[in-house]
Amino acid sequence: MTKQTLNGDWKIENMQSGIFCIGTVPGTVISAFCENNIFEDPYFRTNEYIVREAMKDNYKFTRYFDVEEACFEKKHIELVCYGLDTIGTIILNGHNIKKVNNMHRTWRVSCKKHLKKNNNLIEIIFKSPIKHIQEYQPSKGKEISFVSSGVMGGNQYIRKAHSMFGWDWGPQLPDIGIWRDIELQAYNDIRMCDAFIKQIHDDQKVYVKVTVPFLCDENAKHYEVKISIENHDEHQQVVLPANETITHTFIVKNPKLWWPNGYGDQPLYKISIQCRKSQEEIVEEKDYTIGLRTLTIKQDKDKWGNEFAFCVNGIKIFTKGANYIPEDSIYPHITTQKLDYLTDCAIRANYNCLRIWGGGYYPSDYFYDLCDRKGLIIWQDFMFACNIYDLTKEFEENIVAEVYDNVQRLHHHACLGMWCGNNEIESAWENWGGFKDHSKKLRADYIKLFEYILPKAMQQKDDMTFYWPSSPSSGGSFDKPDSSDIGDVHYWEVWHGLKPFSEFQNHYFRFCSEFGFQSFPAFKTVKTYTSKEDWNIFSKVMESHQKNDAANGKILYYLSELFLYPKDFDSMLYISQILQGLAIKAGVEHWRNNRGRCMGALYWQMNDNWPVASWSSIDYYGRWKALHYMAKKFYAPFNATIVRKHYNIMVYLQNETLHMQDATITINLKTFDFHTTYSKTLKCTVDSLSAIQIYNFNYEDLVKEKEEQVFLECIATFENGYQIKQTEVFLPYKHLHLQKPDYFVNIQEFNEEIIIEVKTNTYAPFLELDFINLDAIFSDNYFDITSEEGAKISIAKADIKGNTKDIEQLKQELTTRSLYDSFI
Ligand code: BMA
Repeated sequence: MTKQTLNGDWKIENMQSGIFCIGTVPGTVISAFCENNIFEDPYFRTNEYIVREAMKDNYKFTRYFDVEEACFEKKHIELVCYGLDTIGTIILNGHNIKKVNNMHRTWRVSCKKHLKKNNNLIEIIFKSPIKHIQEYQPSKGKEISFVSSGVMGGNQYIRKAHSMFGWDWGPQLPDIGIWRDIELQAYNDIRMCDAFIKQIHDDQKVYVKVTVPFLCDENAKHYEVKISIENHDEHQQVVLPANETITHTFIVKNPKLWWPNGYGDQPLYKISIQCRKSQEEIVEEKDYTIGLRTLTIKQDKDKWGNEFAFCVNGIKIFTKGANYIPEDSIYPHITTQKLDYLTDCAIRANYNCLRIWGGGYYPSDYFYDLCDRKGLIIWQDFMFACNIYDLTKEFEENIVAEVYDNVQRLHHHACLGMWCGNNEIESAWENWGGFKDHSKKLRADYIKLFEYILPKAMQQKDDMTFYWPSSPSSGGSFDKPDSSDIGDVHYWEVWHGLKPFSEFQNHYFRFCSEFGFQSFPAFKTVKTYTSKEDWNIFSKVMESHQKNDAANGKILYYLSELFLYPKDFDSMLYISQILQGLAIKAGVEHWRNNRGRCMGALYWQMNDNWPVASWSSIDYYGRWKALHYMAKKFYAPFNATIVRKHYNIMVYLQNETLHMQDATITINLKTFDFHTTYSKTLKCTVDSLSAIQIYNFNYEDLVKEKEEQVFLECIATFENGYQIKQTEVFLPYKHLHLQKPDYFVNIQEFNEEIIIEVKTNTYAPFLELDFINLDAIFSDNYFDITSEEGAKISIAKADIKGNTKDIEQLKQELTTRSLYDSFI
């Protein structure tokens, strides 16, 4: 197989206005036109709407190329496009060679007969996606009126990431272009197709079955295929004669098992397949990386209903993590560096899972390689979300091909935990007003699509991975999809339903795969998309960078429940992040306390696809919001949590590792000047994979009539040295008599680290450390100062982003604030 890339410079032209530029492929209209200053930054102020207007036009991508000799001389030449977005016609030297209509598919077109050696012209004409959805005529009796919040109606009539048409956190920027690699592939007698890799675990051995299909003619008999499996201490190989399908099963006798983050290592095995004419003449090679593990969902019956738990190598784990959305609305800007950074941030916050949400895209191979290496289980939705689909024959063929492509591509990954049919559509049909008014035909289409066509297509390519029809679901057939006792749940009464954070305590879901709370991004981020006159949360620009209806008001409503009115815009942003952190912490800690009944919490959402107010814990620029720092603690393998019911205080310990641990817990009641008025120390052992209540005490006599002046501090020190501190107050923060803190800060440099010591003279909740211009990831942030000793925080120098890591500059740039400073 000889490959010739067609990536590189292409001419990209607006077919209505004639405006054009030379852009880099993989690339899109928006990425290229922004780079060439034809479009202004669509993320700045309200530029989104100007760029959206331009997507009503058709665009042409063209380039000339010569075919390299090594390619041209081959019997077969194929044009392979790994991502075309979306409705397009490929024209090669004046011949229409393919019509394409799905950005999630790989297109492979045989094209030798239209190619010449030199000066070939390839043109791809893309129709405006906006025009396309507007022109769609639904089948008779299948008219659809439902449109999800923030998105352009009709987005389901095109196989393109739904959220490119907007979402309740994302802009309406339906881009166009060649968004993944494009190349020529040439071969003579034989071409290797994608392999299937299956593993069977039996009695300490793992059977790894490799099946490789080939496209071949009668000359294939002159070729052989070498298949090998290897890691540090394993190396096996076979050589077999080439054929249309060849299969070999390796037996790995002492398998090193792959574990998700927090339970063990992530050893990987490389499977290499070589097609060759002789030992020296290799014609084609493919490598796959796998991890040996069993991974599925267990749904055993129990006293509450049916459990819903990821089970890895026979161990049921508590799933911790968040929902992932595309990292940029302009897809070529989703770089490998960004994927690496984001998955690192997931690990640093002790996630073991990410859910790839169904309104976006199927990420690149690189992304799944990272998740294999880092131990992040992937809950993989198929790309269907919050929509009603008109199931036609053409649509069916298109999505089956899409399922084949993506399941084939991803099935072997160690990280792949499940395939899920869609986001929220079963629940919507059953329980949301907007769906129920539609025809029975469309309702029947739902069942055909997600409970027959999709799982059948998926299982043809992957019969090992668990399939779940929808998220949330109780297993399908519109049978109580939102039940708390079976399957997963999306819980939105806190936030969309305006219920208080305490409401989480009343729900014992089996697995909460979505729940969320919004915040504003940091002021540094807000400054990138606003001018000074926009610095008010109800300004046009701030509202335009808030895609959930009237939600800035919702943040304010929740803020009024807990905090005093912030003194300025910047304080408003800060407090919104504290609020968000506290909301999600309340949910996660409650569900972890009830481990066994609940076996997973994935909050909505990890990241953003532009700078915006949203449910994310990391903003568009990669800045950690307060929630992400809090997640690092509430998802830690060991944790101690406080549950307060009026004056009653309960303390729980959580251990999400495979080993039991001893812990010492000290619970102090303190005044704001750090005087301890009551103290209790306990020692206990917490079993592996469990949560226990270790303390239950009524503080009424101790705090009555002093509630505004006291707080509770709980410090748990585990046998392995890990320490966690929790605090609790007996009134909403707005009613506490907090004192103005004086900050004593000392920064020092120690080899590759910066150490910051912070002390205050009074109880200082939610202390934030930041730099004026630089960005950094701190070992902890938004923490409470609860003693004269203060806190010692470190920063690895590698985690400082910016021009300098000079200690003097860091000293000048460091800022501190805590709750008190937000309202006075
Ligand atoms: C969930 C998600 C998204 C949405 C979020 C917030 O249901 O699946 O569709 O962005 O709610 O409303």
